[in-house]
Amino acid sequence: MLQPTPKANLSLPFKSAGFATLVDGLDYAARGETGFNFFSARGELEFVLSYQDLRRAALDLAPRFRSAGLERGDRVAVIAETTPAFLKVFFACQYAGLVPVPLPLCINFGGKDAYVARLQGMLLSAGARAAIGATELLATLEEAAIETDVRFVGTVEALEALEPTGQLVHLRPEDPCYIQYSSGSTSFPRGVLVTQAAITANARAIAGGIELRSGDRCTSWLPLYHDMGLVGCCLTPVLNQIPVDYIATTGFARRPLSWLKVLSEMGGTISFSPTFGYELCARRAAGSAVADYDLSQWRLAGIGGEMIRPKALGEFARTFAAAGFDKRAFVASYGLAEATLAVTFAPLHRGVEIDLIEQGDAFERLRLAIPASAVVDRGTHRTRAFVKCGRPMAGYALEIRDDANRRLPERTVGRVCIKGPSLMTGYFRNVEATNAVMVEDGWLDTGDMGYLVDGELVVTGRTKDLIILNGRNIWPQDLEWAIERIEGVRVGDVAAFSMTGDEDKERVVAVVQCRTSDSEAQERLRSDIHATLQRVAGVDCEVVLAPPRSLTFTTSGKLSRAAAKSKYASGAIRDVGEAAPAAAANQAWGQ
Ligand code: 1ZZ
Repeated sequence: MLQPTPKANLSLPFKSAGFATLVDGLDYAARGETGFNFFSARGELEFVLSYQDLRRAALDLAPRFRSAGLERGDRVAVIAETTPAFLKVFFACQYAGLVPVPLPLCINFGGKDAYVARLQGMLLSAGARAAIGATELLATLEEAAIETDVRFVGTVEALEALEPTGQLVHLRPEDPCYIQYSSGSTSFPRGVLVTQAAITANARAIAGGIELRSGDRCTSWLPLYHDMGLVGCCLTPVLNQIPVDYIATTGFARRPLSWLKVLSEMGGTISFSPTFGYELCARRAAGSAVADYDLSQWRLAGIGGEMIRPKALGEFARTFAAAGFDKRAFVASYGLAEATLAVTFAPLHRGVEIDLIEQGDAFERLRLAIPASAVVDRGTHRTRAFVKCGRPMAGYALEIRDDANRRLPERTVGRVCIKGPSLMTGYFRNVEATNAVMVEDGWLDTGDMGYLVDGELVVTGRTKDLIILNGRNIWPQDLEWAIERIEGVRVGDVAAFSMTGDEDKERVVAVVQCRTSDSEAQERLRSDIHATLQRVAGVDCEVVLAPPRSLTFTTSGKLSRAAAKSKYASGAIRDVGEAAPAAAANQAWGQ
């Protein structure tokens, strides 16, 4: 019978620091017995890949890339399914001196065309020379590879059948490790180039931040094409010899409770998810036998990747208390691909700590986060609950700055800027995008807004236009361009943005300037827009058909999504189907 890898190595001492490269880390981990275990959507063990077997397979594969025409430094795109095959390719690239580029799976995209366009954008941006995926994805990969530099499209098995004609390469800390494409739109993908030094530094800091130790066991359903899944639940475990139990993201989507089943049965101690993962489990648990799970070993239930919603987490904690879940296990964290992954962790064993502030003029206009407790007359004041995400990890610095780049005092909202040993040196072959985020002296503007309280980061929103739905990054441009292609809609007619509703949960709004007054034509357009966004991005959105000239452009001709959003929020932009009060209607028509 298939046996999962053990919780800890018998004789190999736990080692977190001192690895100059990922290969150094795998070489060390392979001297023990721990490794990766892959579970089905029903939570049954399907494959085991110990770090020893992973190293052996990667070393076997590495010299064969040469026969596929690949040379040192070439980019190898590979669809990042949660399978042993993906991991073998990723690590084989490290031994061969190639740069893997994890590609997303289709699940996040509405239709095939949108997926092909997405893949093609990444292949072009990375200048990939090979594209690897499972048999059933080859036709899609072939299509995406047309008019790119890709010379080899195939499966891992096809690679394994090639002659081992190449040499192994010993990488240095400054050499690339992989390219992360979780940020950026279809037409302008932005690949974060992660070096060997960056990955080893971030994994070391994470280990310190969460007090990783021998006996820890990670459980993950997070996709391996996203930094939280790849760095947090794959590369950091390898660099710390920690075993991981995987459920594929598709399996989690079908049966969210398999996450908790596997964690419970394997004695998982560490697992991370955006808030929505916890929310989904609490919802699905209704009616199921919660006490059948044993979550008492779960010492660190990490949250991050999107605005943290404390109510939903409270619901999870209440639901699973009967399974031994301790709400003090919740650890809020903040990070981004541009920093490789993690930047802050809230103190361990504290649980979710809220900063309740007054949401009036002070916050909205003066950008001051005044504690609600300081307000005497609570009756007339609206409050807002934000989650404290902790201090930067050892070796990292975080400052809140104003638009002139001056450091702001505590409790003042501004741009979140960071510095540390794992910041990217830049987006791959994209100087303009790189210059836009690198501030000076090695500081990076994260594009997030927030304030500090007792040195802890509180994230309040974003200056960047990114939309995050259930932890998934969506670029508004992708939605806008798709809508602009609908008949009757012109370029510049659309602004897409996210609005936050109950407890900071995001929803997508598309404001579309509409030129017809015929109500039937308006309804047709509305349903075309819904269908288009489903097809290209798999998202539901709120469509607002606005009169022409509702949208604002900057002096350089760029659409201002922030202006569209605030006009919509204030009621200055209303749907043509709604009877707008005269004043608002006038404003909306730009008069
Ligand atoms: P990405 C052992 N965001 O999402 C496992 N955190 O990167 C360790 N918004 O580049 C795992 N509140 O896709 C450690 N707390 O998006 C995991 O996401 C640490 O807008 C969390 O700019 C890492 C998340 C990585 C991630 C980055 C954007 C950010 C921000 C948003 C991330 C957030 C948060 C609010 C938070």
